[in-house]
Amino acid sequence: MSTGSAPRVVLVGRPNVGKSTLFNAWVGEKWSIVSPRAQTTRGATLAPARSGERDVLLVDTPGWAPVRAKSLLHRRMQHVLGEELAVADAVVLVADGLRWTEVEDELAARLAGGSVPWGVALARVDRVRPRARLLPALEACAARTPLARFLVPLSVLAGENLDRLTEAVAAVLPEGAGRSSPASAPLDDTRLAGEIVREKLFEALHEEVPYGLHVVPEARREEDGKLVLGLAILVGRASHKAIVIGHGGSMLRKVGTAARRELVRRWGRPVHLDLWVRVAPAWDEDTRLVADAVAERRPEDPA
Ligand SMILES: Nc1nc2c(ncn2[C@@H]2O[C@H](COP(=O)(O)OP(=O)(O)O)[C@@H](O)[C@H]2O)c(=O)[nH]1
Ligand SMILES: [Mg+2]
Repeated sequence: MSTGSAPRVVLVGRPNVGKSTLFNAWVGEKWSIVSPRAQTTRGATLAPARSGERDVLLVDTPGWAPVRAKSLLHRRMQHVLGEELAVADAVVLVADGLRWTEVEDELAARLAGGSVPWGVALARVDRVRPRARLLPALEACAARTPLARFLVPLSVLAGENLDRLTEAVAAVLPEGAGRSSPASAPLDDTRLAGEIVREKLFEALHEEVPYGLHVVPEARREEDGKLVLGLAILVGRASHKAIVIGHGGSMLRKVGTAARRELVRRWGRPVHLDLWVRVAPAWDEDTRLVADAVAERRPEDPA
């Protein structure tokens, strides 16, 4: 499928409302990592998908929050949204079914002021209980977004309404090709492995440690039919290095095993991960590393 000029459908929303989960389900493959923590997604991830009868390029973005950015990483993450909106052909504002906040109001106002068609996906509605609360929530949302072209209650985990959402998006897409897209970096197998390792670290670690992490792919080789990937885990502080390694290396082993299992299942071939932890104070102020962390990523199938 050629998606070079397919229209871009951009998912936006507050952190932790289910954007990446929706992205993966819609694309049909996990390209964007998911965690119960905010700020897991750092740069835009793109993948070809179907919207009704149309081929589209679906775009996952980092969660948006109007907070003062503390580091270069955060400032750049906040820019990603504007950059993606500037080249969007349609936008889905993903909001949580349980809670509409002033952040959704701000995003809706921004979309209403633009010229790109947009609508709302009220996500994770399986958590709305009792179910009778859903209708008032939808009505309240509709009242706050009069310019939205669609409003779809959605539960990806319960398998509810994903088709309805993709059809609703297809109905508002402009005819013809999409806008020209900015250059994107490939999400190759080593980088995907890095993202999966980061996901497992986000799951396993507590408090502020995961937010200060970055995973850098450093080596890739084939050895007796095995794919050997070397990844450096950067941490901001020496105390975090000890936590990531764990007692006798237990944490690093646990994370490495979980990541390796997922990659073996995905690629159907033996994988070995070499993980090491490096203290890199202020990596989140380093221009090159930050540019890499927020770069737009487009999947590339492993060889
Ligand atoms: N109950 C429920 N949880 C969901 C659903 N979609 C996502 N989640 C969970 O919500 C959390 C945040 O999801 P994620 O996709 O990473 O959100 P993002 O930060 O907006 O990209 C994760 O723990 C997901 O498993 C859903 O349809 N139902
Ligand atoms: Mg995400």
